[in-house]
Amino acid sequence: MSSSLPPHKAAFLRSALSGGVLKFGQFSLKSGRISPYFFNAGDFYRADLLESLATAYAETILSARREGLLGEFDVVFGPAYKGIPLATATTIRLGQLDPEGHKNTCYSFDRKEAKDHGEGGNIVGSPLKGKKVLIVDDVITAGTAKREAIGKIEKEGGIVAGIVVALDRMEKLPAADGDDSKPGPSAIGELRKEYGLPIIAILTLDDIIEGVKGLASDEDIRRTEEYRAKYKATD
Ligand code: OMP
Repeated sequence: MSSSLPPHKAAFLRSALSGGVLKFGQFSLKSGRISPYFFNAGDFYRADLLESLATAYAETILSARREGLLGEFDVVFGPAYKGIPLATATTIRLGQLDPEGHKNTCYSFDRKEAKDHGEGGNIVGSPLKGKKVLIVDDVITAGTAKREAIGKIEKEGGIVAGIVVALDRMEKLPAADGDDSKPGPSAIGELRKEYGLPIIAILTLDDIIEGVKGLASDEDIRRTEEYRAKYKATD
């Protein structure tokens, strides 16, 4: 790959393309926007892909810790469903890459529906009460899913330490009046302002456009650049 991306980003992008996790075409998003590309973290289901995914999250987290961008945390939380394998695989990899710092790090995830028998409750894995919790999730577009996860963790008595996602689509928030032609702030920027949390992405849309040169068709890259020009946030 002849891009200027740092090696860990380039390696992650290569496995996302080779595993069909990152696809080009025409996709309807949760926000209703029609996107020429889609990143489906649920497609990292093969052993080698899952390992590269876990490595990318763990290395991103460890380097954010070293750079002082992220504070300490006790629990890695993956919102159901797609966040569940992300959190478990990332927790294992953190323990392998940094046993001193992370052999006691735990994972946790929520149930979509509360269980009223057996152990009961809304949370599987480590209890969250009084714990510093790092949210690990797939993609951030408008930030709706992250707001829900923050609410669930706080309801359980956890303290959210930050959010790490595989992809920041860098999109402006959908306009209240539906007019997407006006400039607007980013989902990540608004979440940072609202909650004062560190939010870190392994890849951004800019990284994808830079990194897929020579690996995707000129037409796919052109359509993705057009989409970026239309929906990219101002911050
Ligand atoms: P927000 O909650 O609006 O930030 O949207 C994030 C969610 O959109 C993700 O958790 C996915 O369910 C989904 N999504 C993707 O998985 N990949 C994409 O490339 C785009 C989306 C999306 O619908 O925006």
